[in-house]
Amino acid sequence: MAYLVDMEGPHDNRCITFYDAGHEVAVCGHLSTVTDPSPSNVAFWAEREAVRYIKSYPGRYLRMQAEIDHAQNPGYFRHAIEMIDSATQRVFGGGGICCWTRVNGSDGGNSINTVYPYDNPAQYPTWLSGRLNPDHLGLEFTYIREMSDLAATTPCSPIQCECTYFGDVNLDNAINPQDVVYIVNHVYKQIDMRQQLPNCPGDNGDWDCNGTINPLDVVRYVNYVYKGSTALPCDPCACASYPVGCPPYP
Ligand SMILES: [Ca+2]
Ligand SMILES: [Ca+2]
Repeated sequence: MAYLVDMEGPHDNRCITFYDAGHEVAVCGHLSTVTDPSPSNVAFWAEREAVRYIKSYPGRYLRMQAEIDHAQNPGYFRHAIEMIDSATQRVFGGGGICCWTRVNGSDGGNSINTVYPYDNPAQYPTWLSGRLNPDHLGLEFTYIREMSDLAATTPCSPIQCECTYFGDVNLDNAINPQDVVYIVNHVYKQIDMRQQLPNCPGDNGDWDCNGTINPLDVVRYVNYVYKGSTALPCDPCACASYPVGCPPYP
């Protein structure tokens, strides 16, 4: 797929169920993971969240976003920002492997390959004024043509996937006690000191490549460092659809 034009798409379970909008509804029988944090509900959503899949999409990604979303509350931008940040390459501060990203078309003036801190609205990109409908009817066709022309004239050269030392979260070229501390802090203390591999789409520390860093990953770190386990972390480069498409971890 050469390019993707995303018109204000909902990106995760909180957005899809309207939890963030304050009027949560069950979708396909499932509420948000905030309301229902059961493992089965978390697993259900892990397979259905665009913000995860976009991390392994290597093409061009354009996010259309107006200041008043078509479905969410006015001024809601978490979906747009997390999608663009997840799509953009790590070398630009993001979490993905897209060869090109931007919020809105060239008429918006936003820079390509740029990420935006969610907690700093002063640095947000320029949104389209008003609503997509009725203020910008048909603008998506302009953007599709723009992306089609870009794809026809500019080669897309995504980064080479390079995940050597995946699992080494402090990047000292070994999986050792310090990594265990970092993962324990991340999972149980909400302290994230991890470093990311610059050309790897994997979220460093996700030992089994299942898209989340959780107590099971802690166990694997502990077993490897202290219990003689030789089971190494997964290789996100070997999983065509990281983070949720890897084969079952042994
Ligand atoms: Ca280490
Ligand atoms: Ca994991």
